[in-house]
Amino acid sequence: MMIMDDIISAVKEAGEIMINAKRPKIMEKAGHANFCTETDEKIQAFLIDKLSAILPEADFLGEEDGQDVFSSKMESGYCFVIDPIDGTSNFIYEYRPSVVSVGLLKDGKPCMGIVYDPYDDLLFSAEAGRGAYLNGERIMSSNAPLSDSLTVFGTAPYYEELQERSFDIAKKLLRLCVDVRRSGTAAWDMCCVAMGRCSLYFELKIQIWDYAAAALIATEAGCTVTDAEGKPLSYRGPASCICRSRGVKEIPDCFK
Ligand code: LIP
Repeated sequence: MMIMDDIISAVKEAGEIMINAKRPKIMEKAGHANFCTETDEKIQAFLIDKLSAILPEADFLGEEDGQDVFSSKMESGYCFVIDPIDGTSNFIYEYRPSVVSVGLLKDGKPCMGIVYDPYDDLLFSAEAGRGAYLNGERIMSSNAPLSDSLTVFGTAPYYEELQERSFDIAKKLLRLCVDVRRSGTAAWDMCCVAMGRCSLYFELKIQIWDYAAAALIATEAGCTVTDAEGKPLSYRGPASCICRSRGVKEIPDCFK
């Protein structure tokens, strides 16, 4: 897409806002340890302003605009899906990583995705059918088997009903792989699978803004990204997610 470079520059500028933020005001959202900061809001407003200048006909769905479902008007044409800071709790505690995530849907289907880690200046990007890139270099997921890989998972502190099963699956996975990690940001986790650092990521519930960009990047890196039942992600709202590298040929039994 001609506009890819313009979108990348806007996302990099958004990353600068994140790393230059000083003790931002913290607001609480519904549920245990569910936070938003004034920097999340500032970055989202900045991106909507920049991206609407780049693609005036596009609609927007952002984490901080208080709606988590896709509305019918987003079914046709372009829609940007923004997570201004994925890994907000990490950002608050100055724990790494935290990333900016921007996905673009065309007629409800993912056509472009960008995930940016401003701390290490790592920019992941993908266009549908055109491969995945890290700082402009083509990336592909690992061919290693699960037994020879790290895995990563997420479970939000505010989805208490999912924690028992999430940690139970993680415990079973621990016996099937080298070790299990938990970073606190779904978008980063899927990019780690896309670039071959891990071979499987799972989370039993994430929002469309957590996966809209990273799921496309992972898919373009040869990963299989589905919900926990093995069905395609809806790109319509919250979903469970399993992202498997090329070397993990099927969903492990511990999910059944
Ligand atoms: C985060 C997700 C992560 C999940 C966290 C949180 P946020 O999103 O990316 O996978 O485990 O609880 O939901 O709120 O930092 O954008």
